[in-house]
Amino acid sequence: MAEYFPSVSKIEYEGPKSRNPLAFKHYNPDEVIEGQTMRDLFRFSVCYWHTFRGTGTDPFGSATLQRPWDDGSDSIPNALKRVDVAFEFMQKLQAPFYCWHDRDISPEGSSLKESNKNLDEIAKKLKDKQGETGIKLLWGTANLFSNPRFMHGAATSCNADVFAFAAAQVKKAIEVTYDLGGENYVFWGGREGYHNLLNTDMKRETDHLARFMHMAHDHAKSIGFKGQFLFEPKPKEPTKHQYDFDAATCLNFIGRNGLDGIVKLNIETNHATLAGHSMMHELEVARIHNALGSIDANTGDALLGWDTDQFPTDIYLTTQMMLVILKQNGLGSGGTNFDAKVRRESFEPIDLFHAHVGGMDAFARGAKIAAAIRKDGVLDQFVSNRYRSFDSGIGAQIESGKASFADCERYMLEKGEITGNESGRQEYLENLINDYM
Ligand code: XLS
Ligand code: NI
Ligand code: NI
Repeated sequence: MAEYFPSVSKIEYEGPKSRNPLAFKHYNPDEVIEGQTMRDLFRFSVCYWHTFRGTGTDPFGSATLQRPWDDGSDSIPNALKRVDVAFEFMQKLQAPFYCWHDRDISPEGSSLKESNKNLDEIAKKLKDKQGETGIKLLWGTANLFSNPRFMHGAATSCNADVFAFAAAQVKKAIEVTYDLGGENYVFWGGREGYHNLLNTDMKRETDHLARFMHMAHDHAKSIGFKGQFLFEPKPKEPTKHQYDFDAATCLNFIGRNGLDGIVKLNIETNHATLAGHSMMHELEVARIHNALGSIDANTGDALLGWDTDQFPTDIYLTTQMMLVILKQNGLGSGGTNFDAKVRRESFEPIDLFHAHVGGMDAFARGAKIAAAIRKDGVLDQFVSNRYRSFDSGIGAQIESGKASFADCERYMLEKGEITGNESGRQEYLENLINDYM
C-alpha cells in the first residue's frame, strides 16, 4: 500500500531531553497521572476537517497547502484515498481518536439520497480502517453551514424546508456515528444565530433549535445510540450573534428547554476567548454544572479577533485547563480534539506532525504541572480556607437554607460590624503557580 508520509515513522516518547522534533518529550501514553494513563486522560483526537480537508485558503488568497495525495476534487476516489492518508497519519501520531463532519469525509451529492449513499460508502471504509488500527471515533457531526441552503441557518432558518433538510442530515450523521462506534455527537451552531434583529424572530428561532435537539435525541434513542450529545459554544462567526454564545448561555438553553442530562458541552479555547472569557473560566462553568463533556483544543491569537484555530503550545494555558479537567478526573467519554489548523505558510505535510506533536506535548506538560500543584494541595487548601466562614455558624445556616433575612439582620445587629475579611493573595498565588512551571 502507498505510504503518504514516507519520511515519518511512528512518533515515540523520548523524554524531556530529546531534541528530536518528531518525538514526544512529555506525552508518554503509558505514564500515569492521578491514577490514569495519559492515553486515557487526554483521549487525543485528530479532526478531519482542518487536518485532511484544509487547503490554506483565506479570504484574500487561494490554497497553499501541499497535499500530494489529494487531487483537490470532492470525488469518491479522492475521499477514499484520504481515509488511507488519515489513518496512516493518526497511526504514526499515536492518536487514539478522530472526529468528522459528514461532508468532510464524503462528497455532498446532487440530492440528499446521493449524499447519504456517498456517506455510507466512505463510512464502510472508515469502519474497516478503525478495525484494522484500533483508532476510534470520538464524535461525529453534520456540516450545516457550508452549503448555500443554510444561508439563514439550519435548525434556526426561517425556512421550514431547511429545518427539515438539516434534520434529515443530522439523522443520517447520528446513524453513521452510531455505526462507527462514535462515543459522542456534537452540535455546533454553524449558522444558528443572526446578523440583524430587524429580520429575525429570536423566540421562534431558539424554540426551533430546542425542538431540533429533542428530535435528535428521540432519534438517537430510537436507534439505540448511547453516545453523549455535546453542544459547542461559540459567540460569533459566521453570524454576528450565535445562539450558543458561551458555556453559560448554552447551559441556560439546555436547562430551560428540558435538555438537562441529555446534552453536555464541548468547550473550545478560541471560542472561549472570542466570548471574552478565558478557557479556564469556560471549563469551570461547564464543570460545576456537571456538563464538561469534551474539549476542542486550540488557541486564538491575543491580537486577532477571530477564530484562528491555532495549535495550542502555551503551557500556562494547558496547565490552567488541566487544573480544571483533573478536578473532574478527566473527560469521561469526551476527549481532547485538536480543532486546529496549521498556518497557510506551514504548507508541507510534515507540518501536520509538528503541529500535533507540539499540541500533545503541551497538554502533557500542562497535566504534569497541574498534577504537581494539586498534589501539594496548596491551592485547594487556600481556596477552601478562604470560604471557611461558611463551614459553621451563620455561614453554615445560610448555606443549608436555615437562615432567613431576619436571621441575618438579628445576627448583624448583635455583632455590629463584620469580621474576617482577609487578603485574596492573587499575586502570591500567581507566583506560586509559576514555581511549578
Ligand atoms: C467552528 C467549530 C467547528 C465545530 C464542529 O468554529 O469549532 O469546527 O467544532 O462543527
Ligand atoms: Ni470546534
Ligand atoms: Ni473554532
